[in-house]
Amino acid sequence: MNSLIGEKLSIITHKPQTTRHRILGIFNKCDLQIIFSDTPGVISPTYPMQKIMMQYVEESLEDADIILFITEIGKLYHFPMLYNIKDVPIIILINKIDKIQMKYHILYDTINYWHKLFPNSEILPISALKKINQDLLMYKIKTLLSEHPPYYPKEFLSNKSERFFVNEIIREKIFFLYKKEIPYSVEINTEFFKEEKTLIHIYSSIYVERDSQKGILIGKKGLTLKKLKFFSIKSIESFFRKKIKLEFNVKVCLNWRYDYKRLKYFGY
Ligand SMILES: Nc1nc2c(ncn2[C@@H]2O[C@H](COP(=O)(O)OP(=O)(O)OP(=O)(O)O)[C@@H](O)[C@H]2O)c(=O)[nH]1
Ligand SMILES: [Mg+2]
Repeated sequence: MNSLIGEKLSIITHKPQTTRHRILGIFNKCDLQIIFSDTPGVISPTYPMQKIMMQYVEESLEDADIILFITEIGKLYHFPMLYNIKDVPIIILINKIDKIQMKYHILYDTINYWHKLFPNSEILPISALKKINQDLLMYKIKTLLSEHPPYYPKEFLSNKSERFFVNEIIREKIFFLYKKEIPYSVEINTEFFKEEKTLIHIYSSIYVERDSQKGILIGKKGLTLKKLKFFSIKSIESFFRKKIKLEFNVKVCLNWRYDYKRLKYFGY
């Protein structure tokens, strides 16, 4: 979605289950508007936060005029969620083809595999990173969409707020800086966001699930938290194209991922 829209709306990390929400990315050009929904990756949910994440996937599937199912080269598995979809075109995108280095038989096997499962679907090898087949994909999407007045004003890029993007950027940096369960145990709530002429003042609370995680997050002499602040500021500044003043507050919110009331408070 980022690659198609040309803006970094969804955070990207090397770890799975990064995206937790349904994030709209709105593409506007002349008489064309395409609304992309980036969703969490599909899993079998085991606790409340994951259950809500999978509800976002279901809602997106219900709304969609086209489904772009993104898998990657060399990965072969079943995806039962798509078997029941009858009236919506599915395009199967085989991503990361920049990685194959001339081993074309892997691409051939991957295409064959998905073609057998979804004989009526278009299959398109792509690279989101190197933007391979991006124009072709946009063209295919355009031809599948029917005429309709725009759903959003032309200047809208997403349905999510400035505070949401701040939360997400901080979370992305946490995925890079911390190991094991920490990135999954963290939630951010930006309580204050005030834009002035040359500066944005931001105050964000970082929640962990247990007291012991608070120490890990802060690090010896507060060093890790300082790093987190440094990388977050850089990224938030480039997102808003403005100077940022950022303050953190680390708090404990016991087992928030398992608590529907807390999840609601955090915007799930
Ligand atoms: N080589 C290569 N890597 C890619 C490409 N597209 C994405 N990646 C990498 O794949 C990893 C996962 O990317 P994400 O955008 O977080 O993936 P996602 O499908 O949104 O995953 P979740 O949000 O965690 O469900 C990151 O390390 C990306 O840099 C690509 O076209 N080529
Ligand atoms: Mg994602």
